[in-house]
Amino acid sequence: MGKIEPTQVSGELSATGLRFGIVVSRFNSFITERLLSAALDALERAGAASKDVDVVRVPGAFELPLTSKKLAQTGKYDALIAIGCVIRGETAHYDYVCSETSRGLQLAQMDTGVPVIFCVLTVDTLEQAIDRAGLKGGNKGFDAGLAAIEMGRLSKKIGGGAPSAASKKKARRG
Ligand code: INI
Repeated sequence: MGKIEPTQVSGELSATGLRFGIVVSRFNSFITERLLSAALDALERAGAASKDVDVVRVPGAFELPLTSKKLAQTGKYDALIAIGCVIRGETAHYDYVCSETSRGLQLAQMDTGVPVIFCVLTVDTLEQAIDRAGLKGGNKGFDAGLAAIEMGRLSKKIGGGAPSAASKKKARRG
């Protein structure tokens, strides 16, 4: 019996010639700037050129989705990275910011067809955030940079473009 050998499709980790937009929240900038540095390091090491990377700053995580969607709609980028850090406080504010940010970023990529990498730390304490921004837990910004390269390449390879208005309407209706 023959053994099936499917065609394997994946995105190479080469950033040469790809264009990236990075949206960074200024809230908890002590953390988000470290995530940004690591994301830029990943892009640079994989061959991205300065002229192909734009960094856009927004006030807080809640503003990441709209700005990401607007950048995606320009058609200038192969992939976007949304960087934020939400730290739990004493009220339910954290839950609203986390859920709307993640939902909004998913909608931004689904509505536009441009990959939006979720690099938003959602943590209980500042220590947990620091661990993930260059200490014990590595740096999630670097991981996000790699994910952006892989998804940018993969999307180029698969094609498909942005979803049509009709399919978007249907998806929203469920
Ligand atoms: N924004 C963050 O990015 N992280 C937080 O921890 C945070 N907390 O805790 O409030 C936060 N709030 C601001 C929010 O993202 C908006 O910028 C603000 O509500 C204006 O829309």
